[in-house]
Amino acid sequence: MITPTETPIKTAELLIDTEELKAQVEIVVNSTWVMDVHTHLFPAAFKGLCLFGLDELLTYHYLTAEAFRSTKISPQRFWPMSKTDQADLVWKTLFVESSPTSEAARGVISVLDAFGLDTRAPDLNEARAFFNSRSLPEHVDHVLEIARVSGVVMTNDPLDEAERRIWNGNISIDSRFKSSLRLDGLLNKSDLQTASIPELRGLLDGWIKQISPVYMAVSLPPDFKFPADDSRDRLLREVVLPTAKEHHLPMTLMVGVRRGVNPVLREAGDGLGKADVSAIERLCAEYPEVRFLVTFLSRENQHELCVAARKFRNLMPFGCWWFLNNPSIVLEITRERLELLGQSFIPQHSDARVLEQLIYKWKHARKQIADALYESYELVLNSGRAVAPEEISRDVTRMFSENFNEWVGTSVSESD
Ligand code: HDL
Ligand code: ZN
Repeated sequence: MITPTETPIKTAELLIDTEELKAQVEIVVNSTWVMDVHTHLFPAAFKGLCLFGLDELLTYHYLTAEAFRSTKISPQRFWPMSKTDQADLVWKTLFVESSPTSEAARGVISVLDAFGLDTRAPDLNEARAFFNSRSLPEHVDHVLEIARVSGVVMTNDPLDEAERRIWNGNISIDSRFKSSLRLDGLLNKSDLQTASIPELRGLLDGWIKQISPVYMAVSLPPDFKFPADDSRDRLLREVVLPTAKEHHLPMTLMVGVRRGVNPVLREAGDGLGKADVSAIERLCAEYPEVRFLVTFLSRENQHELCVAARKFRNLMPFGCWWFLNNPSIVLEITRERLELLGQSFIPQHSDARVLEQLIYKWKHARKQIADALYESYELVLNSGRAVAPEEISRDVTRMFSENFNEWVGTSVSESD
């Protein structure tokens, strides 16, 4: 996948003035196009699965969870309300009766601001009319342009009835939307675990043929162990990892989610837990020819993940996932990754579910990534070496797209 790099590069003089260095880092980080390696977005061709517009933005599960803490309306009364009424309640609760200081609420402000809409509106009439007036194909182009996102990886669940019907309808997909094969249904639920190993291998081969994923992915609970005496271990060893090897597909592992901590909150009901990084180390050690993209949900696992990545060249840390996607934590994680891994990591993914979230998730992330990267270059300068503008572009392009493109382009082999 080629990522357009329209980064304005200054002449090749070295940046020895810290103000100039900071300004150049901000220009490069804000203008370099990024490959968004994990989202829940779908192109317009996926019809109802392609979520966009104001009501979807305001009923994002991050915001409903926050609204339930401040409204008198119970979840039981909220869920039967129309999406429009839900959105109006969230707006009133989090944006009119409170200040939108949470990351998810501030994100809506950033999106409204990007389109020149009133961020202090008492109601959603103007904003709703604006989004309803947009033509979706042009809106997709416009949002990707504002966010400087060259492409996104979808989360494709072959066991999802609605999604499978769309794939079976021979749709033509916007090439900026890459597919991935999400295997939570296979590895975390008992749905398919009665099928034979050959049948499951055949199923995966068929799904890979149909959707051409850039990687296979699974989310894993905090108590994930490897090796383990359970069906997930057997399916990993006998079905998924052999398939990854045969098809040269990376494995994306998202570790530390506790599903359904409070089911009444529905999609907002999941929590997190500190996980065992050594399980991932043993996976990387036992399968050196498989490339692993790995993210953990617990802040407490981040430093261990960096150290594990120093031990295994087939381990690529990525993103500040979900509850970690907050400025204070994104800055902390990016700093320690730069200190321990140089530029050999993928700083962020958006996890966007609603199209316009790309605008805020990337605007907010770029700010923290630029701050962390500037601090790193300033330390190098203080140690006696200045950086050149084209080196900043090289480093950012590597982290924003080349690390991923290389990871999904080929699989690492022993001889590498
Ligand atoms: O499992 C996942 O891919 C998570 O990202 C969940 O979808 C979660 O609900 C989410 O959207 N996090 O941002
Ligand atoms: Zn996700």
